Amino acid sequence: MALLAVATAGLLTAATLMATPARAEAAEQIYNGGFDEGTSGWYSYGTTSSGVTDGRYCSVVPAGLANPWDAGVGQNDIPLIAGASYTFSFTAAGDPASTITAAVQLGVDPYTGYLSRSVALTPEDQQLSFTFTAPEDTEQAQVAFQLGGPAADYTFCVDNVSLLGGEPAPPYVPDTGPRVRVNQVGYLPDGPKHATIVTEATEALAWQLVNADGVTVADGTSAPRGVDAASGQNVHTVDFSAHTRKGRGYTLVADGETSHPFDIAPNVYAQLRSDALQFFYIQRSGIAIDGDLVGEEYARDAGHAGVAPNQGDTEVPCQDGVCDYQLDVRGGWYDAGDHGKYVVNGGIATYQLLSTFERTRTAPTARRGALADGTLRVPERDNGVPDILDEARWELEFMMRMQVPAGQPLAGLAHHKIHDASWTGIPLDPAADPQVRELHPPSTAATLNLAATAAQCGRLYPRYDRAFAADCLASARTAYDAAVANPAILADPNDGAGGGAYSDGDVSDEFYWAAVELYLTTGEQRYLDDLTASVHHTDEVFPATGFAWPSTAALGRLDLATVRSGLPDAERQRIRASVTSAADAYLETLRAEAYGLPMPGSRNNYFWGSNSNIINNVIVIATAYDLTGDPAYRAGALEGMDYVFGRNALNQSYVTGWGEHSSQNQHSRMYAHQVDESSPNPPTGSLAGGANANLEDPFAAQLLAGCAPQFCYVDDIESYATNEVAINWNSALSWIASFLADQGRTHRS
Ligand code: 9MR
Repeated sequence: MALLAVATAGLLTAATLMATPARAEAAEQIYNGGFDEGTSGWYSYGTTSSGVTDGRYCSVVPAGLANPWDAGVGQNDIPLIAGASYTFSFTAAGDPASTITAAVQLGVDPYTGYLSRSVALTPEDQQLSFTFTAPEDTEQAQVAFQLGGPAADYTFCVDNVSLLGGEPAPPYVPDTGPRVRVNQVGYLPDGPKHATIVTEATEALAWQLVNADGVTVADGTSAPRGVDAASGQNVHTVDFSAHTRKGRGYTLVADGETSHPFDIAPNVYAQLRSDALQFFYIQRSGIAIDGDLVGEEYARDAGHAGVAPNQGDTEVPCQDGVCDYQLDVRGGWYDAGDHGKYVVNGGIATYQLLSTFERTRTAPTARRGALADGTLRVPERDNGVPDILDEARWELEFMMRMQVPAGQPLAGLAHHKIHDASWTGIPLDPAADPQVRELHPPSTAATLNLAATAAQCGRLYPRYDRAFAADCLASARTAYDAAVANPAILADPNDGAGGGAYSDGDVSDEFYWAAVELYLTTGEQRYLDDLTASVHHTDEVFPATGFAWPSTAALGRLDLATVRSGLPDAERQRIRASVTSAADAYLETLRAEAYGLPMPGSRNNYFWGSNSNIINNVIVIATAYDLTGDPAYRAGALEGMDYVFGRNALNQSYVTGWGEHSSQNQHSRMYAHQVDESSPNPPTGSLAGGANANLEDPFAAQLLAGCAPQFCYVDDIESYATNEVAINWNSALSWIASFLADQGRTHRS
């Protein structure tokens, strides 16, 4: 289909050029109108099932819906130009014969109609074509096949969807602001202070550090660094670490450019610790979000609490043929911009929250009370339990509910995930989600995520709630035994309708991590034997591109290095040395990168969620500091975060509300302000996924094709592959934020 379209367009171009050289070629505004890329770019809602079959997009539509728009298929964010003529064409069938509405309209309130046609479909394909003139300029038109109304269930199929007209989009050039790139949040007085200049100059440039009164307080010359592989830019670096005086609103001036303003102060990160953690409460499922705690704009009804129109999450059936029981799997956090809940990703996120807390007990520079009760805005504050533990418990209880009950086949394993049967549109309040929710098959990976985190729970909660800690440990043991008995039940990589797959073909690292956590909690020989026998106990577990949800051996290794245990001294030293030598390698990368981050600048290294991988490498450097007190690691951990706060090719802070120019349109059904004014932006402290050279969403694919790795990001709600929020990303941010906040208080001046 795509090939044919291209060939036809080519012929037209030739003809047009010869006849009327002055006229621009009509542009195709629909992405994937031939469904060669599956359902990519298309939304559907209200249908019983939707998907691509034999190259056509087909939906089963339930009978008797009240309005045409109660079920639909379409595509959003189509630009239209006022006064330009468009031809909307497609091939469609309805079986049994049914009447639908084919529309082009504004995709957001007030849904202004540009074209609306009632179309009587038959079981035979019909080719249809309509022309209209766009009455206004918009970036947010949609084509919509409104399918509700017919009295009987029917199957709707469509292909060759085209909207031809307007002008081809001009090439996208991001606004990257001043060419002097700094950490827009700021620098600690006693910390490293580096910046990057984008310039054509090849010789050293003069720079000045200017205070808020316009006075130059330091100056020097830059170091030319040549062309940076991660950005494709010619760059220099500046080191102004020698300036240690506190102040607000500094700027760095070089090459005729003035950087965004930044502070030098011990407390630049003080508030980030709670901002990053606050994200989790606002993501909670199964509880009303209290506006008095987090602001009215985030107040909402409890999502998926067993109240219509929700079909979950209190009595959730399995997918067809998977099980014949129902589970109450209420609670937990929504994973990201979707309403799915995935045990695998819940695992690493919960681990990082618990580790953030545990670090306050093990790290010399940690302020013990920083995460005490009353430090977060959660409903459980002032209950005598540290709020971060209340927050992690919300997910732990959910993960334990995902465990297959005793007496059922595969008892003790955890179901991999629960989510909607089909993808829903944006925005959508969780409480208004009408989709069927389904349990997906148990997996060994999910079970080991449960075992590891429930084991952490078993050692961190006893002093606050002995019974809960005991429940956790029992659940962890049962899960671990079930995983040992079923070591290779892998989640299906193609199970991606209505939710992410989170599949993982190698669970040996999850086995290691779970054995480590169970050993650290119980001290039992059995778990020590298992972890010692694992290849991961002696292998390199810190990849150059960072640990993440599918690669969890590092989580076990970090805890073995930091948490007190009965490991023999020599063994503990070996483990700790593996952390510091990984940190050394990350520092080497950081020094080689002109933007000062611990991620080698190759195209392959900037992938989905890259910001969390980068932060996870910073966490390893920070842990090396916790273990050794060597200031080079402290400096590396501080500099390593400059990238996230704006010292990068796009001059973009990736944390909402932090820095002069920060991400604010992350992909989310709950924080959808970009497409619905009544919906909020993501809360302050939300980390965006970050640069992703694989461009796996249609919006980014179209807009950013050919981008250099650090340019493969756009702060647009449509770009889920570069700009989503996710619990495993904010958990990495939370860990490092707590570390950074602690570093501020060690400053004496
Ligand atoms: O973070 C996940 C990333 O590593 C994968 O490459 C990607 C595609 O499978 O999925 C990401 O996770 C998404 C999940 O599948 C569904 N919820 C949103 C998650 C963040 O984008």
